[in-house]
Amino acid sequence: HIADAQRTDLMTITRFVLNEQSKHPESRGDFTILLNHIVLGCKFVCSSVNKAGLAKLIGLAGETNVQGEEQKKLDVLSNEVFIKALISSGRTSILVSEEDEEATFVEASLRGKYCVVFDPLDGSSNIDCGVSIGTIFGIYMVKDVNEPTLEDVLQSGKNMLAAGYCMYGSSCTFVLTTGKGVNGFTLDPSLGEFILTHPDIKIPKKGKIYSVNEGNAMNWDGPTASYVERCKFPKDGSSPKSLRYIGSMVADVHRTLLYGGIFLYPADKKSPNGKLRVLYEVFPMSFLMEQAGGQAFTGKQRALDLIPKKLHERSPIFLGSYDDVEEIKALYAAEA
Ligand code: AHM
Ligand code: MG
Repeated sequence: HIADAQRTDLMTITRFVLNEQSKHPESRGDFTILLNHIVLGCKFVCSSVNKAGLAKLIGLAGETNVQGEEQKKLDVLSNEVFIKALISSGRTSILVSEEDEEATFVEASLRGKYCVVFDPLDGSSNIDCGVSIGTIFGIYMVKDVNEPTLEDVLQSGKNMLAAGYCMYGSSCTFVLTTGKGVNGFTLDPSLGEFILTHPDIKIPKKGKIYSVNEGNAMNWDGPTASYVERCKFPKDGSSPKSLRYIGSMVADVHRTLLYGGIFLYPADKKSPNGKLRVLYEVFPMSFLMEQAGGQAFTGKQRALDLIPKKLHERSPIFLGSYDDVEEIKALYAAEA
């Protein structure tokens, strides 16, 4: 029984990933080391987020304010922590962060075979009011460690080796896929370890929730507008869906993954490509959704088939339960 096992036979995220890797005899533990550095970054951000309300009083790092130093914004601080943790892992070549215009190329002596794309602290509008926010990441393999180029990160989402997010919510939850399903881990603050609490997550085939910023409705295109109308006034006699929208992608996607339903950030007249970024928002979440049995669609194609031309490119996104995404796909197909 999982609950008993959890209490005495702790499946930490490191143990879990080591188990997975041990099935590949050629594996030398590089991925585990990289992941440990990502996890370290998440623990740091979690602890900073938890202290954020007090930070004005005591300073974010406990004493920074006492030195009279300018207090760093949480998102800037998180970015620095991840960049440093990823470089010092010795396992990365290229880093792409939402916070940095340009990609970071790791110096030769510290270089490794992975590229990491990430949003260190997503959900910026929710930071100051203590609502759930998160970190999102995706991992690619570099083609030639001796010569990393931007091409290595401007790859189709299908080529991602692993992706995940960490949600800083009522508890700190780390959700990961390495292409063999989706697993969720919860931080036990007394141990400082992420423990497997949600093994093999599968999204319900159809859900009862839709999640979208309806304030943009006047600028939506036809298929999005009629889809949302159907959520409220179903044509097949089923009950209307509930609306839930936090405005933090990690929290909205996490709920969608566990409860089912659909999350959408569509195109609109003002933002023809939507808002969310392909590399470190759309791709990782789409990879997770597919691995959990759901779908991710851009309005034109399977999201993971996109090949971004620019680091911070955006795309509309519809993701969630298989049947719910099927419905929006049909509406776009009918229009085309
Ligand atoms: P951010 O990167 O500035 O934090 O913006 C991304 C966030 C997502 O977490 C969320 O899904 C979306 O923006 C919400 O946008 P909006 O406020 O337009 O509804
Ligand atoms: Mg973001």
